[in-house]
Amino acid sequence: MKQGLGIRDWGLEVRGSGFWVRECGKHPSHPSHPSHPSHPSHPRAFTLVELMVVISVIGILTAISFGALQLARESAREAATEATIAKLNSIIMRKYESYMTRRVPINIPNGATPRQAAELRLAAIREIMRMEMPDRWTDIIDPPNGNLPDPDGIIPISDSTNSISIELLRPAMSQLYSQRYLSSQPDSNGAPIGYGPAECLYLTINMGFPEEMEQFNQSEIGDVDGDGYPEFIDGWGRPIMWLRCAPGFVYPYSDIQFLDAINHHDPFDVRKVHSEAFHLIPLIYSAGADGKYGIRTDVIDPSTGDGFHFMSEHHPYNSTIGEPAADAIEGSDITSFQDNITNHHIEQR
Ligand SMILES: [Ca+2]
Ligand SMILES: [Ca+2]
Ligand SMILES: [Ca+2]
Repeated sequence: MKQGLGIRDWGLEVRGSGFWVRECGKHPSHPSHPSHPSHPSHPRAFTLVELMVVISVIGILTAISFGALQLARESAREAATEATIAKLNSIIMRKYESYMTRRVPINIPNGATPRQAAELRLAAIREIMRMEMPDRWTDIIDPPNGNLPDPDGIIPISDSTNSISIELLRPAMSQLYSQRYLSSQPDSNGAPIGYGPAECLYLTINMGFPEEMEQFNQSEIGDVDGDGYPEFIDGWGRPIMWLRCAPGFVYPYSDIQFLDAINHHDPFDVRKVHSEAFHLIPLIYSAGADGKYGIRTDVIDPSTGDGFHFMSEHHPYNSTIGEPAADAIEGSDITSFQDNITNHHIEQR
């Protein structure tokens, strides 16, 4: 159509009682749609203010949708992390609880009192758990007394007064872990220890529960430090860490672990021979959105200089062990664990 509605291009025709507008040169063959005569008008330009308003509105809408996109991405990462941790929790807790009825392969000497027998059994079950559910490489390569490699795989176990000492055979699974570790040592050549707890968690599930690996897809497994020892990874692509026991991570940090040996006594200590022992629940955790774990995993006992696994009588209770604290490597503050996603409060999130 030509631009403009010059009067010379258009004819006006009157038929009966209606008006029709027709273009010149065309016959009004089907004048069936009456219309009102239109008035010529000039196209109106946007004023500067209107333009500014439109630009602002577009800017706001863009910001809102970008923010919404970021939020959606973060919540998708959180959801993915929670789902992975829930699966890991289910496998680990089943394994953990199986020790309640686990046969302990030790021979209690004839002269032992019932209390000593209970102490030996408790010490043995804790050692078996440490070796079968390692959360650091030293759980695999070092025996409790620091004399490894132990060719015989004999682990000494004592009662609380060290008056009786017996031997515990190194579990077969621990020997398999050891072979895997020694075949190509992670973090060797003086490299800083990277993600040992995460790698031990992967090793424990991959070797101990190969049938459970099917429920994890490739996006949940990585090798962030590239040492050939994979880790389960969270929605941000960072290793999911764990502590078989984290006695410092109690209420209010945890919703399910309480520093209360009376009302929440260690279920493995059936005869209550260890009065301080409260119920410890494995801690599986992601660093969360800030990428900082903020939980100590390589704590040295300041009084002896020994590492976690060398604590007195190898029992897992010590007021400083596993305490949520500033992460020395990342230099983060004490709040950095607060956004972590863990199996200790996954239900409440
Ligand atoms: Ca590593
Ligand atoms: Ca690795
Ligand atoms: Ca964090």
